[in-house]
Amino acid sequence: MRTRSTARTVIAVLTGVLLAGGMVACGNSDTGGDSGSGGSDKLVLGFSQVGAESGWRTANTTSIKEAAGQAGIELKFDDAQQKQENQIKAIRNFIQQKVDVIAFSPVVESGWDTVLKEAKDAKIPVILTDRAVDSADKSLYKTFLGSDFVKEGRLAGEWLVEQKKAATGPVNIVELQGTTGSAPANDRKKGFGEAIAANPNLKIVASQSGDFTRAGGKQVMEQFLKANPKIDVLFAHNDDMGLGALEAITAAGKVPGKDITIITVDAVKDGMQALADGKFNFIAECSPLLGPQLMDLAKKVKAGEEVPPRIETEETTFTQETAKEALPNRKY
Ligand code: GYE
Repeated sequence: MRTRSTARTVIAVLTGVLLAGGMVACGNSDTGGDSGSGGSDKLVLGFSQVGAESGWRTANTTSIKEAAGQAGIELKFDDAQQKQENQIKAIRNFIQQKVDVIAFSPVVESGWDTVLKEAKDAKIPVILTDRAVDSADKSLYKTFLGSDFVKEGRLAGEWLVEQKKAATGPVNIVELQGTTGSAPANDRKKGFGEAIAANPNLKIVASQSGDFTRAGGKQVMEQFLKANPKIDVLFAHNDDMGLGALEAITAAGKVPGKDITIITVDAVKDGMQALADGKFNFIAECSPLLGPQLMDLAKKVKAGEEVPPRIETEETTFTQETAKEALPNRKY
């Protein structure tokens, strides 16, 4: 309950931010509409976003752009279209432009050390948002702001264990993984796998990446359905892949949420609607509303203040019943 009310507070705050801001400027545009502050002493934040692959990502981008406007921060925003090489290029551009702070959401976990060292040598502090890197050298970034993805997977798995505790035979699970090599895909898989190990009847019979997109979820689910005559459960690493899978399941003549139990992660509006409609069965929430905290952290690291090395987002879980209650107030 406590977590839930915290999540509501965050949502309420964002709503306020959204309502307050017709004047928000975003992207690379100079925020010239702002009164007063001469451009030169404005904090400049370079942000490299993963892409626009999901409803979660869109809400995350909105949160960051809105919060930058509210905080009087000049945002240089780059969309990497889910490609690591584009992110590395964007970070190098930010270094060249001598931005004050660099933040990014790393598409995959590995391969960042070189570019992060370049930022460090240029004395530009780096903040990780949403996704982690696997660099051993923790001095390469100031902090990591985002969710505990292992926990999200575990909560999804624990719910399933409880649902299927009376099962006497095998329960066949298919898993739609997020982007290969990404922190949320690695961690959600891990947390879910650990939780369902509590019941040997629960078996993952197929597991493949749908790249966090609806199209990917649909296509991979079609293959799963062709190859596996008995699928009892789908665990999708995000709502969008689950939503794509709904089409494949219906086309195969099965009833989503009944013939196949569907568990997802995120709790974006479309996912919550599917849950309230009885097509999904359970969602582990992952909050995309990182903008205000990110702006706060950017100001602190620019000022040379110490910040905690890890800041976790507060989240909850939803069933069909609680989704119905929460849906009218869901803003993203
Ligand atoms: O769950 C998914 C998105 O990194 C937490 O990326 C994020 C994930 C989110 O595409 O929908």
